[in-house]
Amino acid sequence: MNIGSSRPVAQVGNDPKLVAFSQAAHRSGLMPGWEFQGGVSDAPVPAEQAYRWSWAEVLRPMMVKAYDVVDPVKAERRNLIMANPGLGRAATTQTLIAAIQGVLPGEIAPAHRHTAGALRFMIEGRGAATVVDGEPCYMEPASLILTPQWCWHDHANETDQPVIWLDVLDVPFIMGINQWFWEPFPHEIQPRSRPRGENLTLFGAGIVRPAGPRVHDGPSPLLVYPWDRAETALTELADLDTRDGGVTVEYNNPVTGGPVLPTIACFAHRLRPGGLTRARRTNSSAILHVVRGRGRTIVGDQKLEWETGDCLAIPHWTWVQHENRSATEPAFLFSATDTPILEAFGIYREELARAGA
Ligand code: 1HN
Repeated sequence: MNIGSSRPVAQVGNDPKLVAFSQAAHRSGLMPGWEFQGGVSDAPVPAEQAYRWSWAEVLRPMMVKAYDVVDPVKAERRNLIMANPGLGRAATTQTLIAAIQGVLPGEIAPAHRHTAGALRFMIEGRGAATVVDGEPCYMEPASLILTPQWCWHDHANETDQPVIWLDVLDVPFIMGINQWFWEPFPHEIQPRSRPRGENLTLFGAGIVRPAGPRVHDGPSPLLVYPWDRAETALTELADLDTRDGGVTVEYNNPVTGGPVLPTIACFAHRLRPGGLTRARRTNSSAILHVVRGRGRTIVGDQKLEWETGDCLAIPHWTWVQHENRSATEPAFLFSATDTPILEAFGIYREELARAGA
């Protein structure tokens, strides 16, 4: 790493003896370390771009078109991945995929499991179910549903309306470490072996939990996070904490108090009417979804305007501010980030601009 500018690193020059040595090293299956040092920047330069996918103009109309042309049983999923123009692969940020997925009345997206961890955030329709390891989790408006790593999951719509939701998965991270395992459920239908809503009754009470052993090494036992509880928490917090243009809560694993998935953390944000948040920069990347409201997000030197239903890619290591453009109504955002991956390895960074900056 370069400390200040006074000590340039990897300035070894083009001495012919050094060039000859380098060539010999490469022929021997070796790479001189100073060539690596000379080729990397001192801080990450994100390849992903700040980008907005409009709900009204892109996501919803394209999903409606996909209703006719895609059968979710043949295709496994009727989903549209938000492909970041800076990445050129199935990725929305460096580590995360966002997609929208739709299931029509009477359809079922078949059960499978994978090493990629996933979550769903409901956008349109209500009452369809994601069945996670045998438990039907009902998809109510703006609820968050977890399908943790290697859990069986299918999506079944027994209502009379289409349902559309946002998927977030850690697929680019899993592909980056070449650990993609995938398995279809061995039978046509995953048995509904647990009562609907069981996880929320047992682990969603907030101030108490079922008595018993405290150690829990598996995934979060809570799989469904209803929106009304998050919104109530945000509204109460906003009265208490008025330091910034908005307030944020983290969805948590109630057993550990930690993130909802080992690789993905989820947050809900409330922006005050007219509120502008303090500039913040972190080395985690994020998917942002507008639950309700209209505003804009300033990302580096770009301004992304948004309204209800839109999804945004927020690159890592870039300064970000959110602004609510309504002077009378609060705005609500949902975000999913790869923060737990960075924290697990002790490399998470975060900077806040000085107040007023
Ligand atoms: C997947 O398995 C689902 O299970 C959704 O619903 C989106 C995007 C990429 C790869 C796998 C699902 C996905 C996905």
